[in-house]
Amino acid sequence: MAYDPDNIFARILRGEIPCRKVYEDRHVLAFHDIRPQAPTHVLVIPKGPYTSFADFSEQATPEEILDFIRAAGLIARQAGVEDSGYRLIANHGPDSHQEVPHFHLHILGGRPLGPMLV
Ligand code: DGP
Repeated sequence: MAYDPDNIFARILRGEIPCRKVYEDRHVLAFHDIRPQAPTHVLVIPKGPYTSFADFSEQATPEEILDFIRAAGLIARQAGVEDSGYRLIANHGPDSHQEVPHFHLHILGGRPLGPMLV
């Protein structure tokens, strides 16, 4: 799917919409979800224009992918959920209810999350 440069996360990256930033490096931005579903609910996004996980995995450079994965682990640890546990989720497409068409990871934790929902 073609990347929509006016999606909400693209606008956050351009500074047009504010966010509660928790982490930033040359390839990655992370911020609190506006509708948190757990005490810790952080969104981790690559700065590049990738709609889906497949686009990201195919089109991003090895450095972008490495920075993204390392950032997600670091952010979870810094959020204090490393010991209690957390869940990583990436939605893609209508069946997953993906709302924002810019690839992102949800980091969810800070309470017992129950069994994985489908
Ligand atoms: P998904 O369904 O996987 O595409 O999740 C998108 C998430 O993005 C959803 O949990 C709500 C969050 N969200 C939507 N708009 C905004 C926004 O303007 N700011 C922030 N911080 N989060 C947003």
